[in-house]
Amino acid sequence: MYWDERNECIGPEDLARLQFARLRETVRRAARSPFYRAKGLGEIEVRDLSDVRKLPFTTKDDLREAYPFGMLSCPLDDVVRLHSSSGTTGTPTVVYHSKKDIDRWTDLVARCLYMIGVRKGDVFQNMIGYGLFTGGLGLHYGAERLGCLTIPTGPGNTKRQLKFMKDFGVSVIHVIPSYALHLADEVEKLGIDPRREFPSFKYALLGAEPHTEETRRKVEEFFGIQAYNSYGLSEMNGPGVAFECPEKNGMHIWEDAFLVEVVDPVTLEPVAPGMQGELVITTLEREAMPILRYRTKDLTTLSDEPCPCGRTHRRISRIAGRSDDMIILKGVNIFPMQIEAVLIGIPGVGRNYQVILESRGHNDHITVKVEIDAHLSIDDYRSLEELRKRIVRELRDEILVTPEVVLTEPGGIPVAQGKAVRVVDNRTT
Ligand code: DLL
Repeated sequence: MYWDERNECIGPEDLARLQFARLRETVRRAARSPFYRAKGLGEIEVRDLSDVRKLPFTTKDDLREAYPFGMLSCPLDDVVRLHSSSGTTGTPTVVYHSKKDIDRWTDLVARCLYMIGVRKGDVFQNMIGYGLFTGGLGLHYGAERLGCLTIPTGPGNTKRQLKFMKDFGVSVIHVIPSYALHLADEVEKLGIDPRREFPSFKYALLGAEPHTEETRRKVEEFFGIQAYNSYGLSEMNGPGVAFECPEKNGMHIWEDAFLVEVVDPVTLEPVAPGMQGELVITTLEREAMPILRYRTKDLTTLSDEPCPCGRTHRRISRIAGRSDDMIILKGVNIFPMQIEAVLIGIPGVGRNYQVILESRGHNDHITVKVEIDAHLSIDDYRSLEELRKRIVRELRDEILVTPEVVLTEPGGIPVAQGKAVRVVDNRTT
């Protein structure tokens, strides 16, 4: 069901009851998998919700070790699909889904879309990768469930994306934020007025990648649309874990499907309410592959302030970074999002950037490559030099290390097909 008032606006006692029943069932199911059986799960009794803390954490490395079948909690012939996590090399991680798992995932995605106003009659262009990556198929089925005309363009081929948007009167796009900025670059290069060219365009769903509030605003202002933050991870299905409502003040995390904790990434103890920590999630409905206390590595805060939209599920804040994404440079901790937040506030800076780390002698060196805005003349040496110096100054004030800043023409930094590669670490130690 995609507008599920009974569950989306559930009271706290009813939610706790529901979560407890689902947690017990999840633990019972998980104990059937070789991986959790070996962790002694069969012996742990869950008597109330707080007993979640008796359960073992699960990490990406655990999933790798359990490859290919160690986490399976049902007969293999009940599995209808598997997805595999993006990015890293070496042994992949896989997640299995039963028919019911896929159906429930689809409901959750449809719930997110409905929440922001997407309806039957909307035309939905899905510019995110299909295949093993969950962003493509996950949103695809959710949009179809609502009855949208769903166009599976996948990423890349920007000219065709723009042509389809215009020719089919696309009203909603799903896109990785760095690609949304690239799309804007292309529109600008073609000298098109986006508001005239795409009059039906209303919403962009930005997900799969960390991005700042300013990036959202740039996308909204450029296209004259509303953009919403969408959070998810393959281990928890993919997209459809947490999503902004029209209030755009944090993402409702669907607590009827996921049990949420926020812990200190070092001590693994719960943080004080409202404090930043690592998001830890337990699946509550998964049949084929329940996962207990998954350490997402994503840093966020959890808010239980009532939301004017009426939904009672708590909200997570925009992801501040990943605990394993942090750059340690000359002893200083830096998150790539700090760099993005500085760059995006400086007029004359374009839409793409990359951070390169190297060892020079015994020292770490940081170079920030920055595309300049298409309106700047690349022949105007003095203005460019002033811009470069300003970027150095503002970055130094934020990250406390002086970076080398290299300006490049718009389009000078390659655009990834999937998630942007923001940091290239070539350091030798
Ligand atoms: O990125 C699933 C997804 C697809 C989500 C499409 C939203 C839209 P993975 O490839 O497993 O799955 O990567 C998950 O990406 O742990 C975060 O670090 C990061 N991430 C995902 N969404 C956001 C977001 C998909 N909105 C990892 N903001 C997660 C910040 C995000 N980071």
